[in-house]
Amino acid sequence: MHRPIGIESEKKLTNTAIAPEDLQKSILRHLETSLGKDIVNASLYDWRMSLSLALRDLVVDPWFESTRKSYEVAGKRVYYLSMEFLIGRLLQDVAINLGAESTAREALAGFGLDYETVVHDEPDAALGNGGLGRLAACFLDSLSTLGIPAYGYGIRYEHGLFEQHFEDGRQIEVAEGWLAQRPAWEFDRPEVKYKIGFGGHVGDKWEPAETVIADAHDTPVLGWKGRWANTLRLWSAKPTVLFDLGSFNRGDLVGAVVPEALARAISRVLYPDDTTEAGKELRLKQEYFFTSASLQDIVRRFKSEGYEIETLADHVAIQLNDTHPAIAGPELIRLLVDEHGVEMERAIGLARNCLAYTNHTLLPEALERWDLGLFARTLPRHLQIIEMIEADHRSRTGSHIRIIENHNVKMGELAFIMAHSVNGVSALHSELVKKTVFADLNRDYPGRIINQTNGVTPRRWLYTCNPPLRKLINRTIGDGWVDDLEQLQRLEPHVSDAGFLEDFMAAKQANKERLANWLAEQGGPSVDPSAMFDVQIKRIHEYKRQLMNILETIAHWNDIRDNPNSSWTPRLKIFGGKAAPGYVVAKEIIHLINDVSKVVNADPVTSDRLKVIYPPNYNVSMAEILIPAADLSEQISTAGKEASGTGNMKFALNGALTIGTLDGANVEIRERVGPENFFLFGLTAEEVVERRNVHDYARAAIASSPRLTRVLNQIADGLFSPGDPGRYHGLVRLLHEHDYFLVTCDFKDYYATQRNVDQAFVDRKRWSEMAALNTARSGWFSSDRTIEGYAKDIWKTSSLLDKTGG
Ligand code: NBG
Repeated sequence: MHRPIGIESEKKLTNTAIAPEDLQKSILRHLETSLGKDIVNASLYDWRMSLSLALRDLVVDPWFESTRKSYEVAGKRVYYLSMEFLIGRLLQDVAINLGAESTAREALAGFGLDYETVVHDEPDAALGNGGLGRLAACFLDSLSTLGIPAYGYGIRYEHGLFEQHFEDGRQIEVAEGWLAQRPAWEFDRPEVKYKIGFGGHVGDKWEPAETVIADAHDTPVLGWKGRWANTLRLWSAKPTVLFDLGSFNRGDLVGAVVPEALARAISRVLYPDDTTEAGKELRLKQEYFFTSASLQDIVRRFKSEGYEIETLADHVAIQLNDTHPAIAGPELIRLLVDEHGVEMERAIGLARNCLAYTNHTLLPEALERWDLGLFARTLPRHLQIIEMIEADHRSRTGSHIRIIENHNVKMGELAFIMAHSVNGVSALHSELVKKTVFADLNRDYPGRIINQTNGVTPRRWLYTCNPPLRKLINRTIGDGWVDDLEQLQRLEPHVSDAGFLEDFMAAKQANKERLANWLAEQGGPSVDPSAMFDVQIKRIHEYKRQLMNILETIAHWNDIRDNPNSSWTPRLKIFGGKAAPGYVVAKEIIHLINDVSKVVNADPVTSDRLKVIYPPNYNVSMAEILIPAADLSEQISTAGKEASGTGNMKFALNGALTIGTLDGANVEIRERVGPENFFLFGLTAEEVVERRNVHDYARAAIASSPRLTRVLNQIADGLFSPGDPGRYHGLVRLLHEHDYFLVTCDFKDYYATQRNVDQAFVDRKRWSEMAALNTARSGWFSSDRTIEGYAKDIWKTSSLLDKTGG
């Protein structure tokens, strides 16, 4: 039954294939002429840049070809506006999409260089915080793979997400500097610039008090097999006057650089919050800056093709990734009315036909609101337009919902009213969007809210990050799955084949060993690669409940110490993730995990059966090492709080089993992989709401669990912070008095389910079947499927690829 079919041959993949000798020549040429280095003193950076530039040369043809085709067809383009693109590294991505990875490996070997070392030299482009930004990056990949003409638009932050260090277990943030080295993939577009105004007065027309320039930088985004390439266009802010010579001549050197510093501040740094908005003036300026530049660019392109303004929505589909670009509604109306003479009511309709909005969270603190005074000072013309949008909305629907209320401008309401389509990101989340945050607007505009469940790109999240499993799958069913992930179903018949399962587990084992080696290289403790690798990686947030995970870890440690001679399933608990710098409780949770890790890892009684590790500075590249090595995926958020999750999909795809609540896309993952292959626990979203109405629910839950009581007492007594016994009093008190995320209520069930996981893991045959079925049944979670959904239901656009040839 286990019959290898397909082979791993990259050369046939693409017509951009290049021979190793030719690639070598090109690398050498770039080394000399682009880097200005002689081969005898070339550094790792020089080699990496030369390889990147040599590969980039090969991207240009498909990129031009795609652009040409988009103009010829004269159809619709998709514009994905996002404050965040969490891209990670690109070198291997490009090599793989070109079908040139083995060629690159060979070419470098010819110079005595190791391909992996060169690939790992590239800094992560971390222009995002978490799921929302990574989703945008997966969407770019899928748009190109599917051959849908599209642009991603965002900000070229000088400093992406901060670097996380631990000092005595505490998170320390250090500015990140990916642009300290020349970004290999970018093309500067000094001729593409737009003026962006702020403040000032509105008389006959808006006279901004301050103006900055938005400068374009383009990165080609190549799809699978190099068949199509779209563009990611990122804006950086420049002053209109580079240097104030007048001040300088008067001897005021500092004053002379002020205009530049002020303008540059706009694209200087990514706000490091994922779900809580800062409400700061600079953030509002960032949002308007990139949205305005993008819309001016879109309208310019549209006009350059000679269309009538009335046909805008036939050529332009704009997707707003969360409310961050919600100013797009008023800005597009402003451009139409003030610059192209369209009448106001007509402009509102035209803009709405172009715009769609994706909601990514129900957390009330994340729904952006701007203080009316600040808004009026910064964007006076837009405030007028918003008043007109609100009046138009109220007169058409008779609705009582306002955009401007209690001295606030509410961006969720603005985005909703100005969009022809609003979507949530998982089935459960979209239903909750209808019932909670936008219940009234859902009644005003029935049918406007739809669902598009998130997905992940199989190129990065299986093909690239998991070579052992990729090879096994290719041997078993061929490589058609890479851009048609549902083909993984064809693995299912092989799950009854002992040989296949052995190979499947051997692939997992190889990934676990790779991780163990990587940890050792980072100076971490030595770990047993046969232990269960139990992984929770994501932003640190109370609703994601890393706290519940570490409490359960302590309870389990107590069990082993109480009965050291029983047989315990060895486990390695792995945590990864950053906390927003101002999020005090999240930072305490990080500190606690690190403190627990210190005590537990040093315990000679338990250390062969339980270890806790927390490698600092979790990012996309670290995820690519951790996910393929995981046996167990922790998706344990309070039900109703995680909009979708995408990490959950990556783990299942790579053959990890999930322990999880009925939250976000977990619900759909469980349905697809089968309830018998998923460890479910916890309150449902409805039960969560009910439980909050029970008086003193947390104290009751703690009292009913001697295990939890013991753990909380140990923490409060300073067992894990001997030099500072009071360190976690606040955290423990929080759980007793205001356990909003119901850690205490779900603890018991979580603990019991973890013991089921322990038992299941030792039945190797059964576990391997469950793991393989997770991979075989996760094909639906491809971002290609998600993008096809957006294209069909929202954008009304389609692929320009020739389906027969490719
Ligand atoms: C996040 C949600 C995740 C979801 C991603 C992508 C924000 C504001 N939201 O559950 O928390 O998977 O968006 O949709 O980052």
